[in-house]
Amino acid sequence: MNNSVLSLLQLTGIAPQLFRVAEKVLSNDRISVNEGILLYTEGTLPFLSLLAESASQRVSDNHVFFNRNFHIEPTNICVNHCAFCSYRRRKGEEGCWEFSIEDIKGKVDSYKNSGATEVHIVGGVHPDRDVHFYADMIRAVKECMPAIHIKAFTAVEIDSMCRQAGLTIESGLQILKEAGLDSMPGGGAEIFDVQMRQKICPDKTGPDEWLRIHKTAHELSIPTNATMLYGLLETYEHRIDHMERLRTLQDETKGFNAFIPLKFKHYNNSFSHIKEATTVEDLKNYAMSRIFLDNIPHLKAYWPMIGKQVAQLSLAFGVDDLDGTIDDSTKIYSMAGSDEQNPSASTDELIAMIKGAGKIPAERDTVYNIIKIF
Ligand code: V47
Ligand code: SF4
Repeated sequence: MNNSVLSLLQLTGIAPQLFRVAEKVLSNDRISVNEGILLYTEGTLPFLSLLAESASQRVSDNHVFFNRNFHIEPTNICVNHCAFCSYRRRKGEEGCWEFSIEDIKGKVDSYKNSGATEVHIVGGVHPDRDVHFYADMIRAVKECMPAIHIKAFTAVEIDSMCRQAGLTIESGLQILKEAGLDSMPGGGAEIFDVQMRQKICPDKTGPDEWLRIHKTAHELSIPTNATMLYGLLETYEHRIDHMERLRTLQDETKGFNAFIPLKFKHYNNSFSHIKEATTVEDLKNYAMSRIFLDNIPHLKAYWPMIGKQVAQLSLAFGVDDLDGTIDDSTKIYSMAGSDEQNPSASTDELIAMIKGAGKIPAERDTVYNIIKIF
C-alpha cells in the first residue's frame, strides 16, 4: 500500500527532498529536526494529510476516540502573568473564583449519574493552596464518585503546590497519587523555547522543570499528556524544537498518552492584536504533530478551542482523539474568545462527527482502553 502511495506521489512531481521524507514516514522511520522544518515550510496540505493519516492508521487503525468527561476549574486566581491568558484574576478582583472543597463536592455530585468516566481538574496557580489542600480535594472527589478517573493539575500547578508545602516534586506527587490522582493533563508546556517564554509567560515553570515533573510522574506510574501552544509569535523551528524535547523524553519514559496542540485564542488578553492562526495552519499543525511525534500514541483535537467543524476536519490530518463531552464545564477558552462559549457535546454528536469523517467512533477511558465501539 505504501509503495502505491509513493508511486502516486512521484506522479504529482513533488520535490525530491520531500519525496525522501515521505518515503521515511511511509516506512515508519523517524524524521529529523531538519526534515520536520522542511515539511512545515514546504509540505502542502494534501501531502501532509496523506503522511499524517498513514502514521495515524498504524496507531489507531481508523478509530477515533472520545470519552465522557467533565471539567472542574477550582480557581482562576493565579500568581503568574502569562500574557496570552484571559482567564487569570488577582485575589479579590472582579470575576475571580475559588471553590472550596465543599463546592467541588457539590459539582461532582451533580455528575454522579451522568455516565462520566473522567474528571479533568485544572486551574490557576493559587497563592496559598498547597499539595495537602489539593490531596484533600482529590479525596473528596473520589468519595463522591469512587470509580471516576481523576486527571488533574498541570506541571505548573504541581510545581507551586509542592513548593508551598516544602516538598520535593516526587513526595508531592506521591501524596497526590495516594489521595487518588490517576493521571495529569498536558497544560503549562506552552512553547519550550526560553526566549519565547520570556515574552509570553515569563514567570511560569520553565521547560526543563516542566519536563522533569512529567518524567517524575511517569516514574511514579502516573501517565500524562503534553500540549503545545501555537499561533503566538513562535516559528516552525520553535514548534519542532518543542516536539523534539517531548519525543526525547517519551523515548525514555513512554509515559505520555496524548499530544494536544492548543491554538492561541486572542480575545481579552495582552496579545489581542495578534491574528489567530488560520484553519489551514491548524490542520497543517495537526498533521505535523502526528508525523513528527512518532512515539506519542494519540493526537487530540480539543474541540472547545477550535470548534466542532475544524475538529471534524482534523480527523483527516492525523487526529485520532476528540477529547470528550466536556459538558459546559470549562471557562479557560470561552474567556479567550472561543466560538464554543458553552462547550458541551453529546456522545451522539461526537459519534456523528467521527462517522462523518469516515472513521470508527470508539468510546475510551482516560488511558485509551476501549469501552465501546459504535
Ligand atoms: O497551559 C491558556 C492554554 C492550557 C490560552 O491534557 C490557552 O487532556 C490558547 O492543560 N489561547 C491549559 N490556549 C489547558 C490544558 C488542557 C486542555 C485540554 C486538554 C488537556 C489534556 C489539557 O490552556 C494552558 C495554556 O497553554 N491556554 N490561555 C489562550 N488564550
Ligand atoms: Fe495562570 Fe495558567 Fe493563566 Fe498562566 S495560563 S496566568 S499559569 S492561569
